[in-house]
Amino acid sequence: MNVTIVLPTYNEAENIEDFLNAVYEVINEINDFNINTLIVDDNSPDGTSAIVKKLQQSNDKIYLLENNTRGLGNAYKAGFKYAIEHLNPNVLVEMDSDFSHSPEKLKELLPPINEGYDFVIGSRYIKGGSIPKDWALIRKLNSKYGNIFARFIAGLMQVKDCTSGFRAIKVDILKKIDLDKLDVYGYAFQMNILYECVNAGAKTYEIPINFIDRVKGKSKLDIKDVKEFMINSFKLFFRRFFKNKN
Ligand SMILES: Nc1nc2c(ncn2[C@@H]2O[C@H](COP(=O)(O)OP(=O)(O)OP(=O)(O)O)[C@@H](O)[C@H]2O)c(=O)[nH]1
Ligand SMILES: [Mg+2]
Repeated sequence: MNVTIVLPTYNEAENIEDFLNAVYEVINEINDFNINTLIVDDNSPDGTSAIVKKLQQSNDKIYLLENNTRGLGNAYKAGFKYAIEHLNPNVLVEMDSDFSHSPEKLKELLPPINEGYDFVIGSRYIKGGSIPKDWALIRKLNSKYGNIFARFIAGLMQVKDCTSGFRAIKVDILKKIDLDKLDVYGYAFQMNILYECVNAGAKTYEIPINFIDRVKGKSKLDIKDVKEFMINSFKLFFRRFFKNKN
């Protein structure tokens, strides 16, 4: 099976080289899947894409999409479309490029796909998973209860971590949904694509992950994202409500 790991980057110059090296160390140990990587960079002012171009010279399985929008959701939409059009993947992986998701875990994320699952999630909220212990209480509550809120509102109670950004998704399922219809800019994308895939019949599976705080670079999550996430959860609620009525 062909796998493309889609890696959005915005100002990850301090991480991207070490991160890709770590990813390729793991990829070289995985035999059941034929894996490449697609970096989706939004013209990062810190020169992330120049580093990727340098790495491409010694690795022909690193692809780069220089994108002109902003927002995690827009980056994934552009990256998924590009990968499906040009790279012939059977599976797309979502992953952060700042070491928050351990590359080692790719070894656990992919096998359920071979067992018939369509949407495998690296989950912080099942047994064995975790968020950083030193997160401030407000951030812990926000993540944990934001997730429970979103699960309830969107009717996704069977999935314990709806907002995780570490996932493997079968392209057959993605082809059943219209990516352009996901009118989300930022992190809310994670909820919407899960919602759409489950409604398209995706079989989900969760593996535990320990989310690690980034050591280098800055977080891009901002208040605009939080607002979009809340509004979006209600949009999904109403969409579900009216769907059930019809
Ligand atoms: N292309 C692109 N990538 C982005 C954008 N915003 C965030 N990213 C990338 O998406 C991944 C996750 O973003 P982070 O800022 O680390 O968000 P987070 O992991 O929720 O926050 P931290 O825990 O503080 O790291 C990283 O690889 C970012 O570089 C964006 O607007 N465009
Ligand atoms: Mg991060």
